[in-house]
Amino acid sequence: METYKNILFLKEKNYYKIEINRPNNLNALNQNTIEELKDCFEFIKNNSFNMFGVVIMGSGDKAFVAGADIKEFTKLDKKLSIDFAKNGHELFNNIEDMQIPVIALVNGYALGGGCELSLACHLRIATSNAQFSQPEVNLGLIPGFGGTQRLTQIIGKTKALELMMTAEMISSKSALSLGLVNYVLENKEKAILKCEELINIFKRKSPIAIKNVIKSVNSFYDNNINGYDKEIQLFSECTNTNDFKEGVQSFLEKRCPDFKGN
Ligand code: CO8
Repeated sequence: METYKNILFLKEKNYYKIEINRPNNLNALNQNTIEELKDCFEFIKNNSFNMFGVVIMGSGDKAFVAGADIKEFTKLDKKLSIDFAKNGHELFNNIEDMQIPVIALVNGYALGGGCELSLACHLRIATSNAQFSQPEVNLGLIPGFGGTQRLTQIIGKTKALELMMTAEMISSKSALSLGLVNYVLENKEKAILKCEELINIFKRKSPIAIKNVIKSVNSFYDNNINGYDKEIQLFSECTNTNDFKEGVQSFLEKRCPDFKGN
């Protein structure tokens, strides 16, 4: 496994842990960090056997990610901003399309591109000090890493528009009530335990079925795909696996299934 300058990448017993490690900049995403994250997720994509999830977090307690690195914005122009935004989109689309669940552990600020990073993950576990905002309008910008789309998908147009137009910072409690996060835990240690609890649940399920749930749900948001047709296709693919045979057999034999992911 690679070592990186801006992220700590660890292989835990049955999951990968990624920690964005730029605490002096509140873990802001500069171009280099985005490249490293792309590389990291590419590695995970090719090495996911017997790994049941990815947890991504920010180092320290103050920030998950305080946004794209504003210090790099001085060089942004119309052309470069398209390259920057496309690069971010590529990373976030890759995360959303990962075949094993990706959990954002949001500890502290999740602002702008940081909030957008969490939105690209499949689940969000927040600590009680987490704060979410899309503050781009304060900079004369709009969200550029998929936020206008994913925030709207996740919490609905009414509140998404309000948050993006006011740049309001909301607490983890409000985020929970909006359905923006799955759980709020007291602190980072407890949030990690919650992530591990979820990963242990995934470990007992069919990896193929989990992968196909992700694919099928994502197809709901893909204008080029009919999600209902995709569901039928993926459902039928599941029946062609040993995991399906094992799942049904174990039910009939009144025992726990032993899925092999094939
Ligand atoms: N980028 C770069 N540096 C940052 C960022 C950031 N997003 N956020 C914080 N920092 C730095 C500060 O500059 C400071 O560094 P230094 O010590 O060198 O001055 C250090 O982190 C600590 O920050 P503060 O001193 O400001 O800490 P405070 O506790 O006083 O304030 C805040 C914390 C409220 C989080 C404050 O830092 C803040 O408002 N940060 C900016 C948040 C923001 O606006 N984020 C959105 C950025 S725009 C974006 O993400 C768009 C994504 C799409 C881009 C598409 C590309 C084309």
